[in-house]
Amino acid sequence: MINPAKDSLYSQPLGRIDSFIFDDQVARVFPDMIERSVPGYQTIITAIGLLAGRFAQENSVCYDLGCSLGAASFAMNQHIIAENCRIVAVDNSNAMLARFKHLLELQEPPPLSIDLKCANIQDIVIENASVVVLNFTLQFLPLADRAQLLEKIYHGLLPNGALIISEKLAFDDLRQQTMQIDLHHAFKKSQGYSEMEISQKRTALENVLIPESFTQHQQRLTSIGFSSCELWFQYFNFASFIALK
Ligand code: GEK
Repeated sequence: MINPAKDSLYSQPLGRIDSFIFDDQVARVFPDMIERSVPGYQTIITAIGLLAGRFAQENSVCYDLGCSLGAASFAMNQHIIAENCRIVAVDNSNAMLARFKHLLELQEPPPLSIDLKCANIQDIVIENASVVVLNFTLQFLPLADRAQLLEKIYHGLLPNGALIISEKLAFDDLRQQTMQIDLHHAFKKSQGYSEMEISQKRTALENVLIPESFTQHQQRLTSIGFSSCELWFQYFNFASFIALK
């Protein structure tokens, strides 16, 4: 169950390409899929651990929203030194959470405290938070729902709390947009994906993963009340930024 299987979900011609969902097929190959699809993924995960180490406060909660198999939770767990801090990891895919739970059970020594929740992140209560992570999750929410979720996070964060968001980005300038998409495809090819896999996956993600520009993210976060929002990482059209309360 935990052997990282190779992602070949789109390697054969598909007559009909269904919209992408986070089902068991995807959960089974997820570590390989995300590592070979998102430039800088592992660097971002490592840095989320370091950032959590800096921002986690005593007696508070660190949230991993859209946790998948828990990579960001495990990284945070490794670096948090604040006393009595717990991690709440949320995803609405049962397939992902079943695998995450299994990985948790294999951890030696057992993690301090990671609570798994199967829920839509739009429905959960966020409170007493010092760190909130949305690592490539916000992009899957309908555009119209994003501000409401970010407002809820803002209100649930303690003073000096941090929100870490990683996203695929869009660019206003057409030449930049074309270039960044081409370079992302070149990255995927360099990771062993064929033209057909890249193209079929792209079709499956259409209207499912909706990227926004960094300026849109930054403006929305500051208008909600965050005191600042800055990029700390970018590799082609994939970026991670941090908003401070
Ligand atoms: C990582 N953060 O490895 N509520 C709960 N979960 C959701 C929702 C929602 N409304 N929408 C999507 N998800 C992870 C990677 S993957 C990113 C995150 C990717 C979940 C979905 O089930 C999936 O597990 C995750 O968000 C997105 O650090 O595959 O590009």
